[in-house]
Amino acid sequence: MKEIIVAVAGQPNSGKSTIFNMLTGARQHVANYPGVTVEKKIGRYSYQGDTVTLVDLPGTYSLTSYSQEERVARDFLLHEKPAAVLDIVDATNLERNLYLTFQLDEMGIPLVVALNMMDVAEGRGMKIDTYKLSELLGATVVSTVGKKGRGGEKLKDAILNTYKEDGLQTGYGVACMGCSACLGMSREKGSFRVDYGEELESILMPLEKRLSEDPKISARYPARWLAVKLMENDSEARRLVQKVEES
Ligand SMILES: Nc1nc2c(ncn2[C@@H]2O[C@H](COP(=O)(O)OP(=O)(O)OP(=O)(O)O)[C@@H](O)[C@H]2O)c(=O)[nH]1
Ligand SMILES: [Mg+2]
Repeated sequence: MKEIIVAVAGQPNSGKSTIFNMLTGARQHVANYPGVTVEKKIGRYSYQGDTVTLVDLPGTYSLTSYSQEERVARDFLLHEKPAAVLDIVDATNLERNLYLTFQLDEMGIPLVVALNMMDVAEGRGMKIDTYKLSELLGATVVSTVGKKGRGGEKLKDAILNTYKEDGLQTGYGVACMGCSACLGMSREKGSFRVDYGEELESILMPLEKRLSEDPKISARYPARWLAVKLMENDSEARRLVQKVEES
């Protein structure tokens, strides 16, 4: 029997704790992330012969390194390399929530999206094309109502399939949902990409290529993600590259 580590991410108040509890029941304990006072909740469930360990990441709006919570979440994803990430998205606030989803996707970790608060979204007359969203993200999207315990089995199924098959690895063409959060997204086989536009891509693409050609860096970090972070002048990303170069 294998143990599969799955990180649970999501923006604050998206229903992370509710979904975490729905999946793990009472089988959970709380510790701290090493060296910081940020709480680390760990829970387990068994599904079809596998034991899945869920690790609750701090709720963050993004994955920069400006706050301790963001750094903790990011470090866990980069260094612990979980088998998959379960991203809890508030369906009533899709545009804001997808900002984090894009960043998780860019890190190249197999992703499952729980489209939570669907009862509220439906109550407001919102209709979400989950198939299209799934295609665009290259991730399985499951509608959930955490508060009523709806969608748990489907989520467990999606998590199982995602870590086994590494998500929906078929190629999709360029598409845009028409929201201001995306300039147009394209999906290549096995990798989600936000197209940042000609001006940025003319710098981003050669940088990504250089990083991916460095065996030490590419073995440790997703080149596209690192290139984006270096362009943002993210001090932590710069430090990661320096550390690898010195090793
Ligand atoms: N209507 C509705 N409420 C929900 C749903 N899921 C969670 N909630 C409620 O939303 C509120 C926030 O849920 P939490 O699970 O605490 O959210 P969280 O992401 O853990 O929040 P923080 O840890 O504070 O960032 C709670 O009052 C939940 O009962 C849902 O699907 N529908
Ligand atoms: Mg919580």
